[in-house]
Amino acid sequence: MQSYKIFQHTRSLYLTKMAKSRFEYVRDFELDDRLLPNSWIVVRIDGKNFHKFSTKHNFQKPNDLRALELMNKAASTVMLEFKDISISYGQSDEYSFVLRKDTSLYNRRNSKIMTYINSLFTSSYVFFWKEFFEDVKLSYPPSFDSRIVLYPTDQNLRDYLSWRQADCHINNLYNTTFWALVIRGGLTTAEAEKRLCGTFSADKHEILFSEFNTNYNNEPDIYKKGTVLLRKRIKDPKHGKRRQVVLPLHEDLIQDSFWEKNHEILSIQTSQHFEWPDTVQMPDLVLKQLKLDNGSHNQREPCVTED
Ligand SMILES: Nc1nc2c(ncn2[C@@H]2O[C@H](COP(=O)(O)OP(=O)(O)OP(=O)(O)O)[C@@H](O)[C@H]2O)c(=O)[nH]1
Ligand SMILES: [Mg+2]
Repeated sequence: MQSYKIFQHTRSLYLTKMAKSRFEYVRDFELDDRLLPNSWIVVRIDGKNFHKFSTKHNFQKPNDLRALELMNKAASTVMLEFKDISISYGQSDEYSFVLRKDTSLYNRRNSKIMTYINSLFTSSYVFFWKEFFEDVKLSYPPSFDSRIVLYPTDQNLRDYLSWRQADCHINNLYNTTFWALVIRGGLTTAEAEKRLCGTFSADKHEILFSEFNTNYNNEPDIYKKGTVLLRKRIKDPKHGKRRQVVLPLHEDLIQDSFWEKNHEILSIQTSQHFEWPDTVQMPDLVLKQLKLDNGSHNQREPCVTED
C-alpha cells in the first residue's frame, strides 16, 4: 500500500511537470535576439532630457565636475560587475561600454545585456548621487536610454570611440565659448548663439584667448577629452602589491599611441600593469576601490580582485 502511494505521488509530480498549459504557445512569440558572434558589442546609454535634468539640479555651466564624476562612478560600478567590458568611454550625459568581441555573456542575448547594463548604470547613478551632490536633493528619478551597436572590425570600434571623443571636443569648445560670452561677457544666450554662428574652431579659441584671457588648451582634460575607463593593475600604495582596478583616464584615444600603449584591449588579453605617476594624486574612484579613501562615506564598495 505504501509503495503504491509513493508511485501515485511520483506519477502526479511527473504529469504536473510535463503538462503544458494551453497558454504555453505564447512563449514562441519571443524571438531569438542573440548578437552576431565575433564582433565588438557597444552598449551606449544616454540621459533622457538632461537639458532639463541639469537645469533642475543646477549643474554648473558648461561643465559640472560632480555630474561627470557621478557618471564615472556609475560606469565603473557597471565595469566591476561585468568583467567582459574591456573599455568604456563617457562624456556629458552618455557612456559607451565595449564588450570583448568573444564574450559569451548571457549567450550574447541583446536584450539581457542591454537592459542589465542600463539598469545597473541608472540605479548606481541614483545610489551614489549623494556622494557627489551632497547638498542637492535629487528632485526626480533620472532615466537613460540605451542601444546596442555591433562593430565587426577593430578599426570600426576605434572609429566609433573616436567619433564620440571628437563629439566631446566639438561640444566642449562650443559650450566653453558660449558660456564665457554669456556669464563673463554679459551677452544674452540669443546674442551668444548669433556671435558663434558660422565660426570655426580657431575663432572660438581666439574669442576665449583675446576676450576672456583663457587658453582653451589649459582647460581640464576631463572636459576636453571625456573619460576612458580601463582595467589595469596598479601598485597598491598600502603594501606595494598589484591590484586590478578600473582606472579613469582623460587621454586622446584617437591617436595610435593610445592603442599601442593599451594593446590588451584589442588583442583581448588580461589587464596590464599601469605605472601611476608618484607626482599625481590618485583619483577618488581608484582610492575607493583600494579602500584608501578617508572613509567619508560608509557605503559598501564593490570587491577588487587581487593578483
Ligand atoms: N550645465 C550642464 N549641463 C550638462 C552637463 N552635462 C550634460 N548637460 C546637459 O545635458 C545635455 C545632454 O545632451 P543631449 O543628450 O543631446 O540632450 P538631452 O537633453 O539629454 O536630450 P535626449 O538625450 O534626447 O533625451 C546637454 O545639452 C546639457 O544641456 C554639465 O556638466 N553641465
Ligand atoms: Mg541625453
